[in-house]
Amino acid sequence: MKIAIMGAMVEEIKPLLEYMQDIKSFEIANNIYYKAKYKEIETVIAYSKIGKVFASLSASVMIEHFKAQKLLFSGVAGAINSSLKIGDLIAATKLCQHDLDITAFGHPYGYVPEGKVYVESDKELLSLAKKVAKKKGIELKEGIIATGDQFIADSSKKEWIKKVFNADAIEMEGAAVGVVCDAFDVPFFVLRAISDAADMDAGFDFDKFLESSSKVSADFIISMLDEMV
Ligand code: 3QA
Repeated sequence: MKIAIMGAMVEEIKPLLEYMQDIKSFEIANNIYYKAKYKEIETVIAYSKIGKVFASLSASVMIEHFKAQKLLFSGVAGAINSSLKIGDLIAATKLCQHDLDITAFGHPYGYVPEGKVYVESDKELLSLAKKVAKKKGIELKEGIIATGDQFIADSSKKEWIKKVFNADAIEMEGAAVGVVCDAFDVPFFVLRAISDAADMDAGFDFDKFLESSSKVSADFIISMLDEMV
């Protein structure tokens, strides 16, 4: 079983690599991929760089080149649901692309022909995560994650995304990874720890909490691997 673990920024994967053994790096299509072992589990780890295009490229490489059979995403997100506070964990039940818009043709936001508005996370990985949370006494929220090529730092944009997609959290890669995994029939799981509230303070909060929230997410992913061994 080979498991891909992906982040978007170097800060998001750094705490994961600290748990790994036998790390070997490979360069493909201008990015670095790390093959590594965690206990008996073979992993491939990478940060894609920011946004949907880079995320799709990395997920594809991890599946097609490295033959990953499951993909876990670890990182940070902006909160949309006001019950989510900085450092809280949210696992995506489903994800959508909030910036996809061909509504001029009568289609709903987030939809293109032969696609779907929401891509669903793997049920088994979700229930494994819930089991881990319960066992460790960690609060894990579940909800809808909206993805788009924008850092949201504006309350009115945030409200619009909440209204249109019923989203709980916002980031820039999850749905892209989900679409790729869905197409390749690879089970995937997107975990995010909140770094900001996608409002006017988002830039400041993000810089302040990127490292600590990345670690919260990474540690939970490691606990999931522990449960898989
Ligand atoms: C933001 C990162 C991108 O990979 C998406 C963080 C946290 N808060 C968000 C918000 N809106 C959208 N996404 C997020 N990640 C990249 S911009 C900062 C780059 O710093 C999730 C996320 N409010 C680079 C230093 O110059």
